[in-house]
Amino acid sequence: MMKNTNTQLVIGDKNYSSWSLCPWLLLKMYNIAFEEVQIPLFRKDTAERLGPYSPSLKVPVFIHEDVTVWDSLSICEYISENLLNEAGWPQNKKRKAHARSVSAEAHSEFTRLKKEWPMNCCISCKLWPTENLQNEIARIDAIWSCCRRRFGQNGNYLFGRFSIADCMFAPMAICFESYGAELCSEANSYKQTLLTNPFVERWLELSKTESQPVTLAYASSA
Ligand SMILES: N[C@@H](CCC(=O)N[C@@H](CS)C(=O)NCC(=O)O)C(=O)O
Repeated sequence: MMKNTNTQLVIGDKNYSSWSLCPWLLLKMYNIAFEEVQIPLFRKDTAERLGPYSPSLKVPVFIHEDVTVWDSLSICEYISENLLNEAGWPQNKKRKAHARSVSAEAHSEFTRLKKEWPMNCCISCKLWPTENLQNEIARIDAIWSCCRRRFGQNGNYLFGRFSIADCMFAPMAICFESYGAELCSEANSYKQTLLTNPFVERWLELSKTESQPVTLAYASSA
């Protein structure tokens, strides 16, 4: 694939940056050429290096021609609207509304999960969830199994074929695998679909080649 310098995705460490994975996966799944700019997080110079790219000093950021978009879900929306002729969402109005709702929920909720079980692609350790975290896991389990049952007939993803909703839940599948979440069988097989997606596999593989920041403790906020 040709390098495309008019289209850049700025991401953090693949190991920790759960939000970076969402638009990265969408671009890869739709074979959109882009230049990947990686800025390691939790370093002394992280903010300084993010400054020229990111108004929020966070990743991901997407730069397309003269447009800068930040925040994972709005980047996915932008890509779908401008580069995919809306193919990032299911076409059917009812499915699309549902896909947007669960994606927004993945983006704005689940604060215990992000805090207690932060994404770290390189670890595998069984942790018992607190009661609050268990409630969030149960909600994600319900979203996954309900979408699969209602909308998943034409493929293995939440709405059958791959959509932005799958991008937003991919980091959670990695966390569930790392910390050993217990899921119902439908949710578990959807988790496996995400984990065996070739680009998620590639992300996990690449995360293992990255150097680690000095203080891992900061990683819990990514
Ligand atoms: N709501 C934002 C969250 C972005 C975010 O928190 N990014 C983390 C990495 S995953 C970050 O840039 N952290 C760097 C920092 O806070 O210094 C999104 O969805 O993109």
